[in-house]
Amino acid sequence: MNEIARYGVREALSARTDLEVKAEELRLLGYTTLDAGLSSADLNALSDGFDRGRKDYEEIAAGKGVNLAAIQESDTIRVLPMVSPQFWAVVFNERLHELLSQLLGDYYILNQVNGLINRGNGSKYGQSAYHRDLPYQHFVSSRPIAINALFAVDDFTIENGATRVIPASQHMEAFPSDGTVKNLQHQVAVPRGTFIVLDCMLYHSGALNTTSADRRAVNHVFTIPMLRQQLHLPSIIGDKMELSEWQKKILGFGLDEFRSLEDWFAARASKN
Ligand SMILES: O=C(O)CCC(=O)C(=O)O
Repeated sequence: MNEIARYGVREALSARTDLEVKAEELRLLGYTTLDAGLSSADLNALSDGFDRGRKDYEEIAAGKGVNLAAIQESDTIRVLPMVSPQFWAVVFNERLHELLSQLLGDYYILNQVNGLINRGNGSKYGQSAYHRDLPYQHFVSSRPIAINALFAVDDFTIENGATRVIPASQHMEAFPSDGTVKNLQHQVAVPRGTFIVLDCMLYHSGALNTTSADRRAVNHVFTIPMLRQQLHLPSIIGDKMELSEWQKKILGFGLDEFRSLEDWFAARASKN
């Protein structure tokens, strides 16, 4: 039974569960939020792990003679779980994957998982300009092909630069005019431990952090398997981790292009 009064409606959607409602919200507005269901102790451990991972990552980069600031990479910890393994549990969060499979179907892969640091005191932040996570793309698709699950390590507030979105902008090819952006833009304030789940074609950005503390987050971009990963995760992970078949599929194992006709024919033959 529908409870919401309506008239002249012959076709209507129905969502039975909270997650189905969230999926519907995302398809319409381009974003929703999802509590990862973690305890305060879990979140404190992730917070400490983030800082340790950041320090290790900076040391690894320095050891390779890389100046992260000089290459505009000091806001980002690429493949954060490699230096802070407890973040793998966030990558494979069960509730998140229930939502992702409603949005992307039963085969999608992790394109990138990066720690993000929006520094305090009004510092410059690499994600502070509006963008799509599939940059330079201006097509519109009838359903999401890529989703960013942005995990809040700290509370996201208006003051510390909570993510800004232009609702429903994934449905329009061009970037909206300034007046429209000013009228529609909305900052998504959430408590730590929440995923802000975005259609990657939604225009969004970080915002100015005017507090004195860094605002930390982890982005997780999941895409249909046709899209290339930012870093080839199977090469980076190698055989260093024990993974289930499902986890390997999400991380993009077994997806490399065929290198010869012989390999293609052998793969086809193995399906019969
Ligand atoms: O840090 C934020 O609030 C936004 C992050 C972002 O734009 C991204 O992950 O693409």
